[in-house]
Amino acid sequence: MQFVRKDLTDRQLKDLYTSLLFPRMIEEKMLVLLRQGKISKWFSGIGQEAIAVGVTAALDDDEWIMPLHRNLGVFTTRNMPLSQLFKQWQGNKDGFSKGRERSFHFGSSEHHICGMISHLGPQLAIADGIALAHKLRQENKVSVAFTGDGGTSEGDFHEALNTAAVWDLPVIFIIENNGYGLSTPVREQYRCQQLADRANGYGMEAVTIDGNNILEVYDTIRGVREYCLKHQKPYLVECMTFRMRGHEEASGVKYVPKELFETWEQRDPIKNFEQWLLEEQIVTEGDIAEIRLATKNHIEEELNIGFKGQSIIPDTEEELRDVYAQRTTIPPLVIENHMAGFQGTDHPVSEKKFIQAIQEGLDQSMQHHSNLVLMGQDIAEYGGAFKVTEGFVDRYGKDRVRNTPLCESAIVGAALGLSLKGYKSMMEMQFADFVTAGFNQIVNNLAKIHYRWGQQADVVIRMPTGGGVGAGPFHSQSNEAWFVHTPGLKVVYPSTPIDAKGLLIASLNDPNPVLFFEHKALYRSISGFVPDAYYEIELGKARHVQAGEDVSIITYGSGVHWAVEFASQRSDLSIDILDLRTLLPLDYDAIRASVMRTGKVLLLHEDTLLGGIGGELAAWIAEHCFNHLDAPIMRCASLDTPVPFNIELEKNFMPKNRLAATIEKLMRY
Ligand SMILES: Cc1ncc(C[n+]2csc(CCOP(=O)(O)OP(=O)(O)O)c2C)c(N)n1
Repeated sequence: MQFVRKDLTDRQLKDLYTSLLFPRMIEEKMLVLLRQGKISKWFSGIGQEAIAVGVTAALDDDEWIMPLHRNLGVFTTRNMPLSQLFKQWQGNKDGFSKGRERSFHFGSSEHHICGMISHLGPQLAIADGIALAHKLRQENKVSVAFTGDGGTSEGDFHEALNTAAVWDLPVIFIIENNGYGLSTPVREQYRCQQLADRANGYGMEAVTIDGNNILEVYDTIRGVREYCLKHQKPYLVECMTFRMRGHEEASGVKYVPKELFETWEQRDPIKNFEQWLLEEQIVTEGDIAEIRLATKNHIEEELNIGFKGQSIIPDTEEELRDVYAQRTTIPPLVIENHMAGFQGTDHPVSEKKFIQAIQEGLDQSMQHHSNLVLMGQDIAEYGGAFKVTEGFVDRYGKDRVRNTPLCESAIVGAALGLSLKGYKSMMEMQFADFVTAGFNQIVNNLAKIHYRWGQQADVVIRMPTGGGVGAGPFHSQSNEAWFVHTPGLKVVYPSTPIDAKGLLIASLNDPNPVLFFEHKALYRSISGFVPDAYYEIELGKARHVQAGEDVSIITYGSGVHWAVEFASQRSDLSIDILDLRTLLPLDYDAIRASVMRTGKVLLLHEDTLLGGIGGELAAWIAEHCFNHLDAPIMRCASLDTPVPFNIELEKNFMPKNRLAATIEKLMRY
């Protein structure tokens, strides 16, 4: 192993050695504790420390890192107190995640580290978002994301690198190529010679280096960092290394040929560096002994504190509260919009189509929040598939109104990265159906991050949704129920122009991830008076559309219009209509009030029946309003089939044509 010191002083070389030794000695101690049954298993980084330590040492302390499961060296080199790290591993209250997350699956904004979720890949695009924020603010910083060789086979790898290249983002992507995935050798993982070869396809520079040589890692990253800053471009660094222990402690290494261990033992990053430091007389044997003793003592002291971690006494209220970030900003004008029309403003109003109301809400939000960035496919010059953002790029520029490559997952990830840097973002799904391609980022990253380690995900995802226009199974779906089942998200679904504008503004002012459903068929078919002012409709509050005594129709989206139309044709029935407006959180008070007014409930939605929100509402009403019911709760929803293309088939699929019959059945009780 060739060590080249370049201009590093003896002091710096000694410091690097100390930093390199620290994670190794922690793990050696943990192996003892594991055998004593005092701690649970983890993912070992033994043999790979030079990468995590060298990379972190080469960065400024306030440059964000997205590390993985073997990167203890990132956490130690960022000087996170070992005692608190230990408490984290033990699941104590005073770790970094209140006992809610395991080993390295947490972040700390104080240390500029955004820890991984278990899924490999999504961490890469978060680095894109952070780099975008640097670029927009003209901060001279890079962001860094790690991946293993196995993780490079995930689509997220491709999406994140391609987006960084296309957007000229100063991101350093680090591959730790340790020869194996869990047990899968690299020959079963990819067919290129080196993983760095892939960079060429992205139009990006790359280099393959010896990941066991701390000076090579450190010097490469210093140089790459300068390149990324100067040229405002990403860079791929492939670090060749080897995993000296099992995938996780206790999982064994039977599948690895013995000779490989012998070869790589000779290439141990610490032994080799230590040897060189001695040969070059940069340190003496005495210095080494001193550093080792000091490190050992430090570890013992910190573990003593760590073992006294606060154990957890579950507090359900706190658990539920921490799922969402609390809003700290004061709402602007809040409008109450119920049966009698809206109140709370003397401001002028204008008649607007549903789509115009959304445009106006978005436009005013862009004026209100200089840190709001819009992202989506074809949303800039083209104005978006439905023209919602038409003209925005002229008013706000390409920095803030961004066409994206075709990569839903990377853009949701980038949105989270922006949020880490204090930005707000709105991402337009071209069609709600395509959210499947970004699903993981939404339900696992955005939704869970606040509960996991208190970081907000200030992101709104607009979802043009629904059918009725003969667009077939993949441009017509109602998929809101997927998200209602995910704690940490908010799900908003307006049915009128005034609500659409006010709810969109409220969603953009909310610090949590919001899925904002816009029914495509309403865009140009529904009009109404909308205040010109910048106002909010409160999230989580249903709208009482009309009062009735015979039967309640509880619904949202296009269901509201079907219900109103039906009621207008049935003067013989007194129908109470409730528009839920927000599906997560639900307005249980309004639901209860409606049930109490009529005693008979019909739940109506365009989504398919089985597993739809109607089932959840029926369960809640049965549990909480049983005494007020005069009949079984009924549901009217789409057929349990994909959405068919043929317009007659689609009409048959939709619940609208079954509404009258279902009401008849209900009224017969
Ligand atoms: C999306 C996803 N699929 C599968 C897994 C299970 N898994 C955890 S680690 C691992 C191997 C990862 O290999 P690599 O990326 O080379 O990293 P290494 O563990 O070798 O550092 C697998 C398959 C996962 N965590 N995420």
